[in-house]
Amino acid sequence: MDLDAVTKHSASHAKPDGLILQYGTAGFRTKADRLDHVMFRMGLLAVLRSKQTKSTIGVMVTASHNPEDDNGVKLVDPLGEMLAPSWEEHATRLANAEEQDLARALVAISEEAAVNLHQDAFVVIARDTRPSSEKLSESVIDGVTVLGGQFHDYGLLTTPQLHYMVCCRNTGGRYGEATIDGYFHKLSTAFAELSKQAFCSGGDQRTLKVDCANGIGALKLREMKQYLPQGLSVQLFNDGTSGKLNHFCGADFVKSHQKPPEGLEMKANERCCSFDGDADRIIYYYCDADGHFHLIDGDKIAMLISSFLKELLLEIGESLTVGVVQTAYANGSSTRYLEEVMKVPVYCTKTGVKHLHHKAQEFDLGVYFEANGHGTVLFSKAAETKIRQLAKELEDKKGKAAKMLENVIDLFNQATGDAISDMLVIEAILALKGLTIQQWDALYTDLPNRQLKVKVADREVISTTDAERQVVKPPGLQEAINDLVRKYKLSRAFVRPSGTEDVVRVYAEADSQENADSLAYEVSLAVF
Ligand code: 16G
Ligand code: ZN
Repeated sequence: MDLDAVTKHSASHAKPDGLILQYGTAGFRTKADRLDHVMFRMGLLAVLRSKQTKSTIGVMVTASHNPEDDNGVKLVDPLGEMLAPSWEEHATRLANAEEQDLARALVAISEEAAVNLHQDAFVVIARDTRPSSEKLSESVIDGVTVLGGQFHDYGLLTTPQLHYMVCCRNTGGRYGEATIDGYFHKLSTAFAELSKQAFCSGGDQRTLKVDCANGIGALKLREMKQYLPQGLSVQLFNDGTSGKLNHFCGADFVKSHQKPPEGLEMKANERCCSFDGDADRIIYYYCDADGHFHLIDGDKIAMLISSFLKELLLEIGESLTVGVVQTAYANGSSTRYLEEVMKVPVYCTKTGVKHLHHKAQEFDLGVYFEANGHGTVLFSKAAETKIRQLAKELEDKKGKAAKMLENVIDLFNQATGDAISDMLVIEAILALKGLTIQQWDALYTDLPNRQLKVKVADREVISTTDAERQVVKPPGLQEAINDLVRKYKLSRAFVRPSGTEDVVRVYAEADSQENADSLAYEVSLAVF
């Protein structure tokens, strides 16, 4: 390592004195003008991680659903998954080292992680459409090259597309071709095959309105449209040509405000969906004839997908295990429906994709979705091999079901949740089953719920256990919450420190909106 060169280059990416940032659930995220040094240093760290894993590592410059003048960065590990927790600590340490300590921190990390410095390094980089992203990704490249790493800059990609590229590159092309054309080709072929019965009979064109949050999703969905079969017409709104990124639009806005985005005109019963700013989240919604807004979130998406998968498995007669992974934010009705009606085992993990992803790897078919619309389905190696073999061997109805499952494997982005891929899976299922969005929505009714955030001096005074459903610290708070919950019917509430903002989040559900609101309010008072 040429530490003198590192120190010299670092001077042009100087760290603001005293600025402390943490690699949280979604990497580093803050105002874009405070991130230049972090980008340079994540370029350095990606080289070390690449040398240590002898694999290509990804660096994504994005702040997802945050406002346009924020930015952020996260590293992507060899199989397209989130950075390993021990390296999150290295990332935090490197980002926070004062200028004069940077070289020392770099050496310490290489030693602790037993990095072979003679190993080659390769890093792939991509960015979202924020005005600050291009310059910040150049700082990442500066960090990569100063340590002698090779790189490929993909330019503009959605976050899940970069995860896909990393996975392709480290699996010798078995997962797909590591190009944007390879991505579109893989998904569109699987989609066309999966849905051909629904779309080939010259039936009506199905229309879907997509709110692209004025982000990267618009660019990539527009490119994808040319690959899609005739039967599905995708109409883009908030496509970045006029509005501001995530401003009154996008999946996060729609989910948290429980209302339609601006810039998308909805007629009664039209099927609509929203992506977030880097297109790794999706939620669906519609307005009924009385003008009432209906949100179909990650829980209902998980339910639709798992019931489709279970039907196909039943058809081919294979006893592969299916598990659904949720977080504490999953609506109580969804958990009940999955367990009691669909008879699938449901597991709860901490918030954050990496936790759900990890748990989902324990099953042959692991379905995971956060209520906010981030999720996908993972197939174990053994299940994938079995399904592909059955698709070749079986005939008639069983053979057809096995081939459909094989296409489902190819259509899901198994590296991470992906709005484009999830959208195509959902569209295929709805078309094949002839389900309207109202019928999908009506499968169960969400319990009324409310989320609040409480500003506190130090959110770390609260710590939780049992997948964030129980408070362990400060003493007495859980008992206070239990007492409040007991006052209401069908009620549940929890509090947790946010991983992305300096607040404590409160969630409550109950038998009526009024009760959910007052329970949330009372719990938030108990937090003070
Ligand atoms: C991050 C997570 C998201 C989670 C959210 C919770 C990833 C890629 N993203 O955006 O999954 O729902 O944080 O935020 O893991 P909070 O901790 O502020 O509630
Ligand atoms: Zn996102």
